[in-house]
Order: sequence, then C-alpha cells, then structure tokens
Amino acid sequence: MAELRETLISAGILAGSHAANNVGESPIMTSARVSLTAGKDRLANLESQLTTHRDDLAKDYGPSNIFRALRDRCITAESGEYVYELCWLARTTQKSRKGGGDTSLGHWVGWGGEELLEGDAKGLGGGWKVAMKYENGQGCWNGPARNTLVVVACAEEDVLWRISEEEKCVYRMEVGSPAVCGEKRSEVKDEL
Ligand code: MAN
Repeated sequence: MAELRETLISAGILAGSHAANNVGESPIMTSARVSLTAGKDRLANLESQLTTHRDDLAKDYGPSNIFRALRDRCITAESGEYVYELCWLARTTQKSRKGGGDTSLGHWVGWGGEELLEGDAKGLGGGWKVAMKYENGQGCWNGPARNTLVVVACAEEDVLWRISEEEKCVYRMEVGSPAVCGEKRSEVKDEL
C-alpha cells in the first residue's frame, strides 16, 4: 500500500507529504489550476481588445472614414490663463497654467457644419466649414455642462488657431487640418 502511494506521488497523481501549494493538492491539480488562471487572464485581455475594436467600428469617422486618421491625436494652444487641448474625435480640455485639475469641455458626439461669411471668419476664410461637436463636459457652476464647437478649416498641418468662450461654459475652437482640404471638404458637406 505504501509502495503504491509512493508510485502515485512520484507520478504526480497524489500529493506528497510536503506539497508546496494547497495542502493535499496533487501537482497535476496545481498545474491545472495555474493553467486555468492563465487562460482566464488571456480571455479577459482578448475580451477587452474586442471591446476596443467594436467601439472603434461603431464610431462615426465621417464619410468614407475620412477622419479616422485623426484618431488618438491631440493639439494644444495657450489662451489667457489656460492651455486648451483638442483630442480629435475624443475630447476637449481646459488646463489651468497655475496648476490644479483639468476641466473637461466636452466629449465628442458627432459632426455638424457651419456657413461662415467672409467678413465673420477671422482666420478661417469664408464658406462652409466642417464642425465637430463636443458635449457633456464638466458641469458649469449654476449652469449646464460645458460644451465646445470645433470649426475646422483646411490647413497644411493640424493646428489650434483660436479659442473663445462665447458665453459662460460654451467654448469655440477654430482649428486647421489637412483632413478637410479640397475634395474631402465637399465630400463631407454632401454626406453630413
Ligand atoms: C472656470 C473656467 C471658465 C469658466 C468658469 C465658469 O473658471 O472653466 O472658462 O467660465 O469656470 O465658472
């Protein structure tokens, strides 16, 4: 009987008297448990990647996905006591130069457009412009959630030209990007 027990222990089927892990657990059980944990971790990781890809596919990158290239890119500019940041297709943020927390000026919700008169357009030029709407930012004291309208005109590179607070907690950014130059602009206008 003792001999059989020794044989089973050395084959890894029975736990030895000095089992390193759970008391009374055989090495086979231990290794199965370790593999199960590793497998569960891998599954969780893949599920989170799947969610990221699904979210990406569900996003509206505009006609022919023109604006997909802007994903995950941000531009900043200083204005008054703040540094403002626009992360394309994601969020707008106000950061105090004196330190302290960032203030959300909105999360990207979708596309719009704006017809600018030549005389009104400071720097942007006249005509129809693509606009991006960012809403549901940090709540304004005694007011609505902050929001930003980002008006985009053609430029050689991504640039944040001008930021204004049109009325309390309603922000406007005028920006340039190659993404809306030439044919792409009319394509967007037709399809929005
Ligand atoms: C902060 C900033 C301003 C905003 C006020 C509203 O100071 O976000 O832009 O006008 O809060 O109280």
